[in-house]
Amino acid sequence: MLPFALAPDPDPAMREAGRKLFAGQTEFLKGVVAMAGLPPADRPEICFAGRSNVGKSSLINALTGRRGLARASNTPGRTQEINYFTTTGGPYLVDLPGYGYANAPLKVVEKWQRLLKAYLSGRASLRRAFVLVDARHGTKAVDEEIMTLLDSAAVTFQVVLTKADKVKEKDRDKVLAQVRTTLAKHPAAYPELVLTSAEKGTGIETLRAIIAGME
Ligand SMILES: Nc1nc2c(ncn2[C@@H]2O[C@H](COP(=O)(O)OP(=O)(O)OP(=O)(O)O)[C@@H](O)[C@H]2O)c(=O)[nH]1
Ligand SMILES: [Mg+2]
Repeated sequence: MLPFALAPDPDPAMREAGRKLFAGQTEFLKGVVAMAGLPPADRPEICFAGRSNVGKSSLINALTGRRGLARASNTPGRTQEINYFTTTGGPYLVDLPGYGYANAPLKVVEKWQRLLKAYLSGRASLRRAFVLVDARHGTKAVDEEIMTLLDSAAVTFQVVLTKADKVKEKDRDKVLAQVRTTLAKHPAAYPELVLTSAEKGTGIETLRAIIAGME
């Protein structure tokens, strides 16, 4: 199989497991601004990382089927805290502030980035980081920086391409090739990609099944 192939459609049992997990109650737990504020690491968690505006909050809303659960907006830098969401019987879902956003006061940006890096490299219960990449743009230098950090911390990360509805098929294939070339350099990269659209629902069932299937 091609390395970093697109995740196959889940089989019916896994699809059902994913549906069930996300049909359960999901709630906002808390917003965290310092490592000391993290909830007890009493269950596994997965996080959504990526450049500012890539669609992290929108993806959480699509997964949970709750439009306003994570605050999404067209203004980059919308998510400024580490936001924790609970699932019923499943992992915490963690919405992270975006990186690579230069348009906020420097001091503020530095504070988020420090927290983000501390979180990504120091959270023992973090099972997998989903690194979101815009399907129109592919990976950028800031993504590679985060991927290198995840390599060092031995945190498995899986790339999720976002906004698939905005890209033409031939452009998409070019981006996929570029992303695969980047991932080949990162030992912590999970060998499978997921193509999603929070807008159209593409890949959402697949991602639900992947999350439900993780231990
Ligand atoms: N067309 C399309 N637009 C999307 C999709 N996902 C997100 N968007 C839009 O992209 C913008 C940013 O989405 P957010 O979910 O707020 O992005 P974010 O990564 O959480 O951004 P920060 O919190 O600022 O880092 C919003 O205007 C969304 O409506 C998608 O799948 N398709
Ligand atoms: Mg956000």
